[in-house]
Amino acid sequence: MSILVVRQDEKISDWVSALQQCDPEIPIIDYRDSHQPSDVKMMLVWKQPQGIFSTYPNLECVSSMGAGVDFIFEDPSYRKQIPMTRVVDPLLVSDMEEFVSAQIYNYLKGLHIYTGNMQQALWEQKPYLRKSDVSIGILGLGVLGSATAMSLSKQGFKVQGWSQSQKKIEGVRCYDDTALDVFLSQSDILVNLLPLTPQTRGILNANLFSKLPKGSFLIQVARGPHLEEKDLLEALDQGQISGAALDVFSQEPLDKNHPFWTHKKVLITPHCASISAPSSVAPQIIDNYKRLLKAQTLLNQVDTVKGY
Ligand code: NDP
Ligand code: OXD
Repeated sequence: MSILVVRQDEKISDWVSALQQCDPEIPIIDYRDSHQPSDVKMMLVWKQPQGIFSTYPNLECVSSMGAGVDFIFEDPSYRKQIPMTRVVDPLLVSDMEEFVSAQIYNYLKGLHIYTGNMQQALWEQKPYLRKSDVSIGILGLGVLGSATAMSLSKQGFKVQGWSQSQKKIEGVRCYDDTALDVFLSQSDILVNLLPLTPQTRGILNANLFSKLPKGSFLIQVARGPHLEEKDLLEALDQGQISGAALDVFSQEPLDKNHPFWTHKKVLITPHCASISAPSSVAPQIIDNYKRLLKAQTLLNQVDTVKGY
């Protein structure tokens, strides 16, 4: 019985090595190498080739290499009765907290404007925004959203969050899904940290933007299909949204001709807000494999009915 590692880029070898180092006794297989499909008990995947799951008759667990699992649900060969796990990892959390904080300070102090001004050798001071000038709203108060909210609150920001169920987080005003409009009306900086599900797809649209205070700033670090791209371009042109930091896109890599690349109010990063580090994540994968063998409860199991 073995763990099959599946991803279609050069990072696959780091994952195979990290798992092998964690427990040299367990057979870890790169999916491109020859192997017997019936031996595979667990698959560790990131953006796998579509249809791959149907090849493995004895699969008992599918693990995502990241926090998100949308790309597994979207594969028609994934069967919902196969337990699914995802990554919950302190590095993934602290990287996200730091990335979102960096984007917020960049926006408050206008660094993105000065970066643009350099191209014209333009020396022009702009007024700063300060922490007390803004209220930050976080969509999604799960592992990453709640930690990011708490971190920002500790830094002295006014922070509020929105989630399906009511949460209680020190220093953060929490709203449940019945109070989206009130939450939005107070979010000068909106951070998206929702999972991608049928309910959240397209949530960042014209209707939502119209409920934000005029001139709000968007930080989109969850999944590309949350965003209606045309609606954002319109909201930016109308000034309803004053700027956007976008880390994730419906098509990745973003097409070279996409209007976001040249838009003055958009800052693009290549899906790097927080990236799973193989050496940090490998122990929980190995732990889950051993739990599978002993028929024990898995760590970080995804609710396949809720879809996240
Ligand atoms: P969690 O599953 O821990 O949290 C999800 C949160 O969203 C929960 O608070 C949940 O509410 C809420 N939620 C889900 N559906 C709805 C809904 N329909 N309405 C309102 N609230 C909803 O996820 P994580 O925090 O671990 O990760 C969030 C996402 O971040 C990932 O799915 C991934 O897409 C993205 N990500 C992006 C990275 C990047 O580099 N850009 C890196 C890592 C993750 P409740 O608590 O009530 O269930
Ligand atoms: C994740 C990601 O889901 O990197 O972990 O996007």
